[in-house]
Amino acid sequence: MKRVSLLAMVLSMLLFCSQAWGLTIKLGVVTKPGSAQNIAAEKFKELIEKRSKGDIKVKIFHSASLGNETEILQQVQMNSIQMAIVTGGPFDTFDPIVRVINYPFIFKNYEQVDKVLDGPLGAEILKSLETSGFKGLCFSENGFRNLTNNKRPVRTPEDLKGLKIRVMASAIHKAIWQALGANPTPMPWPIYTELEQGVIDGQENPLWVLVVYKFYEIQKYLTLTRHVYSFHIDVASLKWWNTLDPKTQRMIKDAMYEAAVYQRKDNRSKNAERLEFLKEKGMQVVEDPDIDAFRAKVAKLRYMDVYKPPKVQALLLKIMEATK
Ligand code: EAX
Repeated sequence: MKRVSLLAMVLSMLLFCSQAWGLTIKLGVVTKPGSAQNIAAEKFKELIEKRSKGDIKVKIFHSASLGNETEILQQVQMNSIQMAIVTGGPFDTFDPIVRVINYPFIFKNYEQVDKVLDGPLGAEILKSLETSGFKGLCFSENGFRNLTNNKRPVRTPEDLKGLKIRVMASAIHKAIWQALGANPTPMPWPIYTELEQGVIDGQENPLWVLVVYKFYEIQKYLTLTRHVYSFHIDVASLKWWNTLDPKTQRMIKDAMYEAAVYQRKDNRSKNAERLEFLKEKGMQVVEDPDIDAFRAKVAKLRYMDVYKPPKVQALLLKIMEATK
């Protein structure tokens, strides 16, 4: 009897340990080393490998080696990779709820961003992702998006007329640039060649992208539009997540959140220096565009089809209230 219970104990201990022991997490990002997504991914890897004393390992797949962001998310859904750090834009086709964060000019500053994303409204978004097979862990960031183009300085929406602007594969981003009067072309990342060859006249992204991807070589004009706060969703495969014990889940969630907070701070601290660098490289910068005119053009967006689904509309109103 004694021997049987000892055996049972050893077996259950082995079972318990085996889950974390030898666990390798495959994590996908579409961008390259030095990018916002990679900085969050590398910090997460460092923290979790240290805290699990090497029991949990992270293998980062970067530079689109697993395909574009939509393809990365499909692999997470199927659990062929376990985690991903993906820009909010392409998430839109998996769950329209993410459109509420992509709403133009909704966040006035980082304080509002952190309050919403780290609070109950952010939690509501993360929870919603479970219906499409994701365990939403937290949000890291790309930053506020700014317009660049190769044709002319843009100060008002009128200057956008006829400009072919690449947007992410996202219904809301297309709707924004249509409302502003440009000619939006949805296209997955990366887009350097398309810009270089003039297939598109411009694009919009946070400042780090212009530096890391050397867009200053092929784009002349930058306008600080800050039209959308661009977040990353840090997700795990729900299928995989449900096989983990609560202790391992907690360890992963905490490490990813700490990595996200670290990365947001790092990103925000470098923007002034990036702007100087881009000017030195010859970009012509419009620092004070007519934001009121841009805002007026997108004011009706909240009544458009992209925001019609009831749960999207309800959360949008709550976020508008929280960012007043
Ligand atoms: O993070 O596709 C995009 O414009 C994203 O912002 C890009 O992946 C850089």
